[in-house]
Amino acid sequence: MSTLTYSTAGESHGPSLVILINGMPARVPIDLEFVNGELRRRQGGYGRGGRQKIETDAVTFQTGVRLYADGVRRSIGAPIAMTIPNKDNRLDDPAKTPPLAQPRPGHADLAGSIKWLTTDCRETLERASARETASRVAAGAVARCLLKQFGIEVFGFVRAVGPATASVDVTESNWRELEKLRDADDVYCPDPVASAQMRDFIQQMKINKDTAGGIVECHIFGCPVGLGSSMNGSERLDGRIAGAVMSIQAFKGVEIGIGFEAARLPGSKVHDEIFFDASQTNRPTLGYTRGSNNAGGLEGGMTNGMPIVVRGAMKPISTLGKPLRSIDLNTKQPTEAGWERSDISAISAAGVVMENVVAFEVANALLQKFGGDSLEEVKANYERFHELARKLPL
Ligand code: EPS
Repeated sequence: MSTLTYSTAGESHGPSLVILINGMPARVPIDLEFVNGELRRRQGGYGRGGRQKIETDAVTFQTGVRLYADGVRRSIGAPIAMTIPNKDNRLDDPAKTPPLAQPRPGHADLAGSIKWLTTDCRETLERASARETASRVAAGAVARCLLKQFGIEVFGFVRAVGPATASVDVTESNWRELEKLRDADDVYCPDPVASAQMRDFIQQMKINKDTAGGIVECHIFGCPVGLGSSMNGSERLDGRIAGAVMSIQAFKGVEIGIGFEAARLPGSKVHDEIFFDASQTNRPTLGYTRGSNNAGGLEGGMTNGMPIVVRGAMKPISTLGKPLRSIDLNTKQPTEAGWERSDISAISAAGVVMENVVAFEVANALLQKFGGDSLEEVKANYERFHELARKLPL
């Protein structure tokens, strides 16, 4: 079974971030501009801190991708290694990275310092920092280059910040319009009225020397039926997606479809009725249309052909301008939490990160079902499966 995996390395203020992807088939067109565009989107958003003015994130493919004579970069079937340089590279200078012994409530500082038996929170925070999400976006964006070959597209946005919630219904027919609105908006919210309220809230948090979190949402269109599996818990795609989303720095909640709301409703109001429309057998559902999509495209841990819908909840950034109470790890006396340059809100960036980590899980599931050593082989497997599924009953 083909498996697509990635791992990351690199400290927030070290020389560079490093990403290693294994399992990408040969000859997948890899769009460098798209990957770097995603990195640029991750750096943006209203309420970001000073770091993003320093960095211009862009990947260098070190291995596994070749530029061909037709001007297209393609994977060559080998491990793909990428680097993203840190301009704010100062870990080699102790004067610029003084020890930090006042753990910030909410950050990895306290648990990490005890875990690694140190009183310098910097040793944990360098890797725990959300700077690492640049690596995850790069990995996800490369995975999306594969997904695009199968007509699978991802759209994410900021759903809620503070008291404001975007009132938009995302559908297969309107998401490209919403994407334009999102891209024109510095909070990355496609509802201008809600976006203005979100901006006001973030601005107020800045004035209060406080921080903001929020809710981000993403939709994945074009997934074929049957990605993931109900045979084992570890193969369930909803579990993998939820795990990937929860692993994003500062995320505290994840929902698929109507999520927690389903728990409060009767079954008759939750489950998506099944119909068949012979004119739609070329669509991802293979003609098995649904009355609604409360399941968010996943039933029994498998895609059902409807769009995957995922929401993630990000807590407010834990570095506060007006610090909360903490202790000094060396003296154990009460003190204020430490302060490092940080963001007031990184919710817009979090949406970009969520889109890309979810995409990576979908790409892995796609290869696990249709895997092969080359794009052509994967496409042939994909087509053959669809031919058989359309013939049912066999
Ligand atoms: C981030 C870079 C970091 C932080 C932020 C995310 O840069 P620096 O520490 O140099 O300012 O701004 O990380 C956190 C909010 C955090 O709590 O770790 C980035 O590139 O996204």
